[in-house]
Amino acid sequence: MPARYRPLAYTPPEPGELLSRARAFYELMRTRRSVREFSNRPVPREVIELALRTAISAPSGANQQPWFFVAVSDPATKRRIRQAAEEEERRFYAGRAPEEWLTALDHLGTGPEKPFLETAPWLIAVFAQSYGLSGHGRKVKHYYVQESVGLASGFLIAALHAAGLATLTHTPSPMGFMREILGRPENERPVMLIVTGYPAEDARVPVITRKAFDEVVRFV
Ligand code: IYR
Repeated sequence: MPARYRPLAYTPPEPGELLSRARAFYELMRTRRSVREFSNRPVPREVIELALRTAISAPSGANQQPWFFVAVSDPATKRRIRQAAEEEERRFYAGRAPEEWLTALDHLGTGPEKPFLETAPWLIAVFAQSYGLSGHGRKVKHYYVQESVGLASGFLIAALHAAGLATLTHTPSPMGFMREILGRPENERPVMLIVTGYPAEDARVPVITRKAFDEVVRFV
């Protein structure tokens, strides 16, 4: 199908506004932290829906949008996810993870207990569609699946943060159980869980440093 075009609806910012908008977004995003202690305070479904609308507006390889999101608030489903995740995590921390990996995680103070999987009001499971299925059930090759799903997940985390919620990117490994619990098809691979809600009132985060700008950015 040949490309069809329409004009881009775009209004350039006023002079000076470019900088102030870039700064405002930076100031907003630099306060984001991964949080592991959540409040059970409910979050309206509409907020989650809007953040997901932001996520699915992300760019993707060949605009194939190779993602699927399952937003879970049902307590019984959250409990099943927690039980399955903790089972895997116990094996991970008890020896499946190489020593080097555990050493890398040391400063985060993580462990196999994942109470936040039940406390937080929402768990958003992110799936990657390794391939698509045409109307006739034929496999359709997808391009840049990892990159695309990473982009949409980044949009989702930014949207939830902008709304005023805390998030945690959680990757129980392996997490094949997500597909069974959430009833997703075989062309979908679970990529991560984005846990979200209000942080617990006494939530603490590990003291970490970001790499220096010049260490990770260069202008030429
Ligand atoms: N999935 C485990 C381990 C873990 C791995 C990485 I890489 C992290 O940045 C954090 C944790 C867990 O969730 O505890």
